[in-house]
Amino acid sequence: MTRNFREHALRPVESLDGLWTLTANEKTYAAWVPGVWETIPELTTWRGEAEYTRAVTIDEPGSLLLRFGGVSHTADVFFDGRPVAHHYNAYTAFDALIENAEAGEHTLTVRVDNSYSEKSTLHIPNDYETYGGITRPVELHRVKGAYIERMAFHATEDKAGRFTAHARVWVRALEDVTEGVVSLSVADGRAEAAFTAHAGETVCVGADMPVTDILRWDVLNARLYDLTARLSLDGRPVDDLIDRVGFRTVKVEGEAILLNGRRLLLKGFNRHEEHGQFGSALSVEAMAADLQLALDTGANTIRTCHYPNDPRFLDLCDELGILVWEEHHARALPHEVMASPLFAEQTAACNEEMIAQHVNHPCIYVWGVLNECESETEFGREIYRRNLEHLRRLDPTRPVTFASCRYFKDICLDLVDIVSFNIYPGWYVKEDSSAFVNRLIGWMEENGAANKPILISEIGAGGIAGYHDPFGQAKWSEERQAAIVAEQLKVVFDTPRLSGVYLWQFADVKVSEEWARARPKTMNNKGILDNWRRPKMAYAVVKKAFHEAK
Ligand code: ADA
Repeated sequence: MTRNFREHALRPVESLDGLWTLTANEKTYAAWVPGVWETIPELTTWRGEAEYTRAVTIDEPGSLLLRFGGVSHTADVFFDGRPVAHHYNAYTAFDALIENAEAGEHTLTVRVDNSYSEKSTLHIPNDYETYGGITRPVELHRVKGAYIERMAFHATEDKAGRFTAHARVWVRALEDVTEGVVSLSVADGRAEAAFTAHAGETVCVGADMPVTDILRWDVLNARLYDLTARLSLDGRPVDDLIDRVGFRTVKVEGEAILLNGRRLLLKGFNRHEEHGQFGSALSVEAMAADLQLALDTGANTIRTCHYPNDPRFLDLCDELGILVWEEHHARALPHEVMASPLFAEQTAACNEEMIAQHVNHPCIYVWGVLNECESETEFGREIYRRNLEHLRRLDPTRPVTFASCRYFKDICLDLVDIVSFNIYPGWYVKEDSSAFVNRLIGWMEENGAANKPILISEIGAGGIAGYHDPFGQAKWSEERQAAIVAEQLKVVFDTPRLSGVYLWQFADVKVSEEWARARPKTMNNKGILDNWRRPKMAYAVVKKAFHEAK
């Protein structure tokens, strides 16, 4: 299923996960969905188009909603050969609506493309891999008359500590609706909203619900509530949607990031959604195991570098009380790419889908954009400004940030709520770690960061798993990685001006072949775990530093 809990008590939902027929490079395979085709030995380096197909049997005629959690990176969906959806970007979900399908057996086909071309501005050869396949779960929903597309929730707290839940619900009418009612409930809050709609229209209704005796969602101490919306037409219940929400406040106040009024010290990891055996299609069990490792180190946060994550991962973070920095999809894009009109369109779509789909997760405390892009020129500034404003418009309740590597020349720090820098003292940067961090903070303060929180969004060093230098000096040895990381974390935690740190990175990841010359083993080896989750020496170093930092 696309989530870790039951989203519908009323709407019939069937999983379409399982073996599909995959045609790639003129051969057919039985391929597991969700999955990447690189797990099939003959396709480990296949890049291009491939086609997934399976039969879908429908007992009763009616309308269907096919929900794709994620297809990497471009999907064209056909129902009995008829195009029903087109979607770009591996990291967000999309639906295909099929009205008035007949009972019986149908053929569902998904043409998937993971090639690098001018049609894709966000998936480019990069310091992580763009795998191919239907990488997240697929579901078949039955809908009738009208259905709930999505909900958006946020909570506000008054001076006396009383919460109000604010919910909006989007309903799509498949036929004319003269008497539609959405009933909402969360904790002891209840509301009803009536609406009318024409066939084909989507309407949005909203309600504010005061709630009492609320237990807050907090870091490593999560409390979740079901937000339920029920839709009825002419007094008949036809559809529902359940989401899990939390009551907490996130605020930026001066140099501090406050959760429920308390200053946060963020300690965590940059984590790519990737695993040696499964590529970018992780099972929920693998995600949960990753979070057990993160918790063991004393981490309280994850940055979803550099794209929106699987909602099942966010569900786990909601449940465990792990804070999340989620960012849209963009890593170190070159000028020519950012100048293309398609780039503006594809990033805007990613912003919209990320927030529409993930806005209700209490674990997300900040949205990010444009990791390490052109933040030192007027051209780049305009793009940063546009994207940051877009996120603020879509969700005015959370702060925004971006991770910069433009030391001493960034001109966009005034645009964000939280200033974040990716720094690698002792690895890429040769200056003494403490001197570099202090010099950089001084410069930031004078260039837009004064009176704002500062995060170290990346810090780390490379170490090849299993490569040991008994003298502890050799580059790429586990010993050298551990020593550099120890020094880096000491400097970070000795600097009270910083609100926290995201280590680069949780586990090693495969990178695009085009990056092989800069990356031993075609891997980014800065994980404190290898990409099969075996700890390197740096793991113990991070664990000690995270546990000691208060
Ligand atoms: C950057 C970037 C990461 C990764 C890292 C590295 O800061 O944001 O995606 O490439 O550097 O390993 O060099």
